[in-house]
Amino acid sequence: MKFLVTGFEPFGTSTINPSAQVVQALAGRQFNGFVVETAVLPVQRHLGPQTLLNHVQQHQPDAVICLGEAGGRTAVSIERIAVNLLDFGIADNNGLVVQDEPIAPDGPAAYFATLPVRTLQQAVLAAGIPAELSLSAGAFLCNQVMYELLHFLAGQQLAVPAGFVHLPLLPEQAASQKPPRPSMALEGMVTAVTTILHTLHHVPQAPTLA
Ligand code: PCA
Repeated sequence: MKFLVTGFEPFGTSTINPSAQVVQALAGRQFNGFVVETAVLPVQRHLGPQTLLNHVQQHQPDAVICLGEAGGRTAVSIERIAVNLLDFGIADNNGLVVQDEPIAPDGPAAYFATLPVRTLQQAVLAAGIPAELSLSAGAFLCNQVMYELLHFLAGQQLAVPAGFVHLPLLPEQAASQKPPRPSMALEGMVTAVTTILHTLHHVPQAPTLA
């Protein structure tokens, strides 16, 4: 089994992004029974999703997990839904601000993650790491790559489980903010993502919603 795991480069005023650090930590590791391809995506409206889809086409993974930073979150957040909306609160790394535009003008309003999100949350909790299910990945690049990934896989009729996981800030990012925001150590995030991969290796498909 082959996974593709992606993170994002730093954006906004930050010089680090926990998702890139998790991806770097996974990149050097050997796993029993599966391989992990990794990539760090640009925080740019066009280049971000394009880079992700290039990696999907190049590696042809059996499942895709995209990671990103979500300042203020208190737990590893497994996203349930990507919405067809671009509404940037800050500029992307190319200086672009997009408001009230669809990602795909002819696409559906939203996609559900095709991961067994509840099973993954429970597995991360059982590993001793705070984890939650989230109903919104926002309307910036993280939501956009999740939407474009699910839109691409649906269009190609590829039954490749895919979704998005938001990570809290690292302690060194949170400590410099006033007031300090919630954070999680890198080791905990790596444990969470590794647990997600091991769980998906055994239970890759999302249950059908009733
Ligand atoms: N977080 C941003 C974009 C890149 C990242 O790591 C987001 O939540 O959209």
